[in-house]
Amino acid sequence: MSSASSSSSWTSFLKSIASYNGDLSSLTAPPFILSPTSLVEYSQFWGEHPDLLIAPNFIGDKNSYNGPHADEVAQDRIIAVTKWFISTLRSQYCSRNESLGSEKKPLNPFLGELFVGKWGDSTKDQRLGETILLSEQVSHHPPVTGYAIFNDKNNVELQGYNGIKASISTTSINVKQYGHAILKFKDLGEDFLVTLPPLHIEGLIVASPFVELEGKSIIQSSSGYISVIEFSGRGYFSGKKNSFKARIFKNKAASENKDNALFTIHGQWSGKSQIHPGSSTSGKNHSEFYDANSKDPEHLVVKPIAKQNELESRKAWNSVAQAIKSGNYDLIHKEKSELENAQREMRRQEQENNIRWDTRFFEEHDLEDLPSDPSEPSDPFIGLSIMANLSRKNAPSGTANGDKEDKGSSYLHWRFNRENWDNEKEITI
Ligand code: HCR
Repeated sequence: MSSASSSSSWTSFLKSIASYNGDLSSLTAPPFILSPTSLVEYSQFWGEHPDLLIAPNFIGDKNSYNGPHADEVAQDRIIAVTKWFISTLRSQYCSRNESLGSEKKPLNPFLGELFVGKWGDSTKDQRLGETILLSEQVSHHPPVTGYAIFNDKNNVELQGYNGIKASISTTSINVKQYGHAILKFKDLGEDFLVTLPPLHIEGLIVASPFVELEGKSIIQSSSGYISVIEFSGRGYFSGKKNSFKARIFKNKAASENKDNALFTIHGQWSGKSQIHPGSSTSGKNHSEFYDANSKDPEHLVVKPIAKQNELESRKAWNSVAQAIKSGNYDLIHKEKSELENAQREMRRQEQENNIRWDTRFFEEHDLEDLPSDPSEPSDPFIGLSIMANLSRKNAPSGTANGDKEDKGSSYLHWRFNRENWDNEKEITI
């Protein structure tokens, strides 16, 4: 047993987990498990392979939908979007283990907290152009982060939001994700809906937490093609950690029978994967799909703290982050309380004056009904969720219509307001 796992602070952390009240941020974790990074930063993990994010834009063109190769082009695009999605997972779910030795408890973002930056173009022919990230904490209780990643040169936009709900079992923390992402290729006229998988955190007893993905993610294209990605941990599909199997189908109806898969991709999302034609993964007719270790993630370029606005994450949390790095528990507590008390006071004053905090780049849309005026552009989530038979309620991401989780009466989803960014005067990249 490691000294960390036998330490009294870890034992009391495990005890506080046992009396968990539904709010992960309220758990008092020992300094060695605290991350100096706020959860609002995690949106950057969607964009750390800008080449793969933009790649589908270079497959065919707008007219390909009706051309002789329509099927081939649509298939190639959903395979390319699946590859990009798989490429995001290592940064999303393994990067703390790789750089800090284990999963860490991120800082709980305050309402209105921002994290912005850009990726340059690392291609020789400069065909990618600049890609921008805007991430904003749109709700504190429960925590919800909205994000938009856009590349104007190629007219590509990824936007989404996510929140989590956690429950505790004897040996793990089980997390359901709420929200989804929408990837738009505006020049092609093709959109993709991406749902977020559940996960659990293991390794708590030995003070070495790590994330395992479970369940599935769905990528639904407006072309009809659908990619169903199933996750499993050590021992289920292949005996290896971070395993997945993705099946590409012509449409949702075809996906009801796994034998209809046009392609089957399998392997480790944190390592290598192969793609096979058809529904079987045996046979020699396969090729490498993706190797997560073949290319380092491209890190977001963020302004120096001195040039950041008070609402920007690294500036706001700087003294807490320094305290965490120094491992001084009293200092962490002092610096964190200062920030959190100031936030509480702001909320109290807002309530007293009957005002509501205005989110900056994102707004909530009610997506229960189709637009009443047919000439009004409908939110892509409406059509794509109908195609994939997914609930539009505020249920866990990827909940199917009629599923036991498909309950509740709210249909509110966070959406990016591009105009607000275009008119922004104070926040710069
Ligand atoms: C569950 C988690 C916070 C949420 C993190 C999310 C789901 C956030 C959105 C990203 O797009 C993907 C993502 C990746 C992270 O792996 C996931 C975090 C893992 C741990 C953290 C818990 C709140 C920390 C609990 C404390 C543990 C380490 C003891």
